[in-house]
Amino acid sequence: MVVDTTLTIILIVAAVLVVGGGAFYTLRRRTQAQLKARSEASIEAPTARKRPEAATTSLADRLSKTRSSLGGRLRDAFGSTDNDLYEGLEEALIAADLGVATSTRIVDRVRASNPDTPDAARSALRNELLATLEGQDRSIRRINTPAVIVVVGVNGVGKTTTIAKLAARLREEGTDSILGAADTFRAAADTQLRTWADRVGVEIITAAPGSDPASVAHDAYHAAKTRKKGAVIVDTAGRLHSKTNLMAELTKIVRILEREAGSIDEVLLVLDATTGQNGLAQTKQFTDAVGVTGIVLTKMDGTAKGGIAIGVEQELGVPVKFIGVGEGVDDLVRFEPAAFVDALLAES
Ligand SMILES: Nc1nc2c(ncn2[C@@H]2O[C@H](COP(=O)(O)OP(=O)(O)OP(=O)(O)O)[C@@H](O)[C@H]2O)c(=O)[nH]1
Ligand SMILES: [Mg+2]
Repeated sequence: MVVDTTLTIILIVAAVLVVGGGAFYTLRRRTQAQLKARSEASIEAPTARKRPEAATTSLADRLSKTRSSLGGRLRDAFGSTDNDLYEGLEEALIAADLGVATSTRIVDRVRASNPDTPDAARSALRNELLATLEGQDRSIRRINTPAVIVVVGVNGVGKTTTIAKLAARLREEGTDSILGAADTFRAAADTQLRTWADRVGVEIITAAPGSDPASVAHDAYHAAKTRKKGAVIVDTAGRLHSKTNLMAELTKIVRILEREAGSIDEVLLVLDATTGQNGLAQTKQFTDAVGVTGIVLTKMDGTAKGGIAIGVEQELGVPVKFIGVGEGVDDLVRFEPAAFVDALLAES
């Protein structure tokens, strides 16, 4: 009898343990799942509010031409030994438009680190590319209110499109801007900028074709100041009757804005990445004439020579601040060395 009772108690306790344990396990799993979902949501939330641009996730996709071309060459190089490895690396970097001097210097440093495996060589290359891009201030300077941003570059490089993208980006960051259509030379330049301004939802100051571009810049600055906007972005001509005229015009725009605002926050030089090293020759005049403070490389989606971003910075000594990776208003990406280098090396 005593044995029976003890057995019954043991069985009941065992049953309670099994059922209770099961329930506890299920509950725990559910709670863990809920916690995980909650923590994922808290990680996701700010990202979801971010602009839907290529940003870091699909940067490698947008740079697919450079990525696959450079990646193929680098893979071949990493597969070879000693001198062939370094020759292959140098050729790969030069072909991607980093420029001869920069490519040679980077490869010399990789060689000096004496990597003993392809992985070590790859990682040394990554480090050297990053070191080359180190120490630049890539933020948009915004000392004045409104911040004064002038956009220059030869014709067709993507100035007007970049301005629209920049205005949209600033808007998302809470800064409303006014655009100044100071390209009064090319017919329909103001219409193009107006179309973008309407699309982005920002104001624009225009003037009759042929009127003084510096006075448009002046008016745009004062309109932005009076209306308490955070920035004024001035579009400029890419072509005039002559290069000398163009440089004189740009110098005047910059001078007037400096006089009115005290200083200019950014003179952004837009370069078409598809013109590669050849395009660089044209830029010297701009840097000499108007004191360029940052570079925007456009059409990076359309070139296998995206290494120009590194080459141009080395050559001109001016930081690349943005890259254009498409024709849409969201296709302007902040130039972040690590994301960029990783995107370039993604297939190596
Ligand atoms: N694929 C691609 N196309 C771009 C990019 N940026 C600009 N474009 C295209 O380049 C062309 C010229 O762009 P614009 O913005 O008109 O160039 P611009 O420098 O203002 O030209 P001008 O005013 O004539 O000097 C347009 O067809 C743009 O859509 C980019 O990042 N990627
Ligand atoms: Mg234009």
